[in-house]
Amino acid sequence: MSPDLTITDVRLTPILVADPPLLNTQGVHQPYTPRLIVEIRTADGITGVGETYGDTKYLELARPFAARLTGRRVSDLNALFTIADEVSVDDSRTSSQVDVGGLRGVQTADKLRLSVVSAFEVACLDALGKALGLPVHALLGGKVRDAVEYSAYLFYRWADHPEGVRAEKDDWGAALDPASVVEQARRFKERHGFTSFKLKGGVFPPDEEIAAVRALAEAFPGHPLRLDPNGAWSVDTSLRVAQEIGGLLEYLEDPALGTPAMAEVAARTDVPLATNMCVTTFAEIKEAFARDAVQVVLSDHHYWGGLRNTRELAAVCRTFGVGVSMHSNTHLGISLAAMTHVASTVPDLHHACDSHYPWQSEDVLTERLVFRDGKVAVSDAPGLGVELDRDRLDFLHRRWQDDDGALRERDDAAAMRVAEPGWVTPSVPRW
Ligand code: GKR
Ligand code: MG
Repeated sequence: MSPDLTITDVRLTPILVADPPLLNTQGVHQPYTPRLIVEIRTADGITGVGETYGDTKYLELARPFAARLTGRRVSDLNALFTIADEVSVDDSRTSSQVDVGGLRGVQTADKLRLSVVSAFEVACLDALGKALGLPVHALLGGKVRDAVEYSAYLFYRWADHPEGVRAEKDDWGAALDPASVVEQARRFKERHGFTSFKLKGGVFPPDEEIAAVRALAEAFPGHPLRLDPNGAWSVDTSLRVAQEIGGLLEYLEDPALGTPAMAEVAARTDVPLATNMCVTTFAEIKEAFARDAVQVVLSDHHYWGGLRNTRELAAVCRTFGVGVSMHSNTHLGISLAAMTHVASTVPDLHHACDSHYPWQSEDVLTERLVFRDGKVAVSDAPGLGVELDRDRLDFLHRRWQDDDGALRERDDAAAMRVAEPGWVTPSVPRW
């Protein structure tokens, strides 16, 4: 008998997960970050899970979205985009301008909607895979590799969140200069076997970050290195950095903000440029590719609208001879599993993907995903191959319920103001 794929129940659980004091150009991560966990149940009692950003603006869209799902089938994946169009969006919450408050490029209503779609799409694929006895990668056409490589995501950071701030502790220690960045990289390598390293920049004046990259290159000869200041530099600064350390870099990620500035940089250097900030929607591709502004697009299945859209993006990139890899923001194991499934199906994946996962001490899964030799093995179990730990989910949800609202929106500048009361998100270019 064929399975009944009808969706009978959808559950949304906003949570707060511990996050270390990682520094970026806007400020510092808050001690807890909001995520949203989506669960879908079919008439046969099969469940599927998805994960996405959990700030209120996502929740406000996810609720009416969930209400429209019941009665549809988990295989109706294209319908998710129709539902997204139906869900009313208060555009005043978003900006069509470059949002310097965001590290993921322009924030539009469309992008918010797609970030919500992605969690439902992943949950549907998980349930569909379980119903059919197939892994998610098989539903995407099948894996072309058995393991997906990730890079160590190095951050300047404090040892602890500011005194008096409720937070979970970790044992990583501070990293505020080249020697401690190298030490952090060593631990990433020891713990997870990573062989490629990305440093989040835009935190210190460029010369200090240049020194950190040089120290990494000396400590790990031959290992691919990247530096990502999130658009904090002017075109001239970007070109100076490219000239000084370009030879050590696999690529420079978003040195300058926006396609015109990236195009100017790209025109005057041979160092490949990657982005998760100026190409974040299909609409942004034409200008960026026509101007040869980027050589690698870092997809994020959340804001690109899911795993199937990620494959479509990869196909467009392949058509234009542009590389593709993956961006990451603070995320848990459901997202890592989804990233791994889709990445396993993309033919021309020549760069290790990014993942924040090693920084997350908490998860909602019964078993954490593991990096071996810097890679995550592609699961062949039905669906995503992960299992929700309901007690952990409840615990993290209670933390969200108990919060007075201050942590329900990710705000790196607000977190920085706790340590530096006068802090405002620097205008870009900062240097
Ligand atoms: O987690 O601080 C961070 C990152 O800066 C993140 O917000 C970015 O979206 O990792 C991202 C990037 O590659 O730009
Ligand atoms: Mg980036």
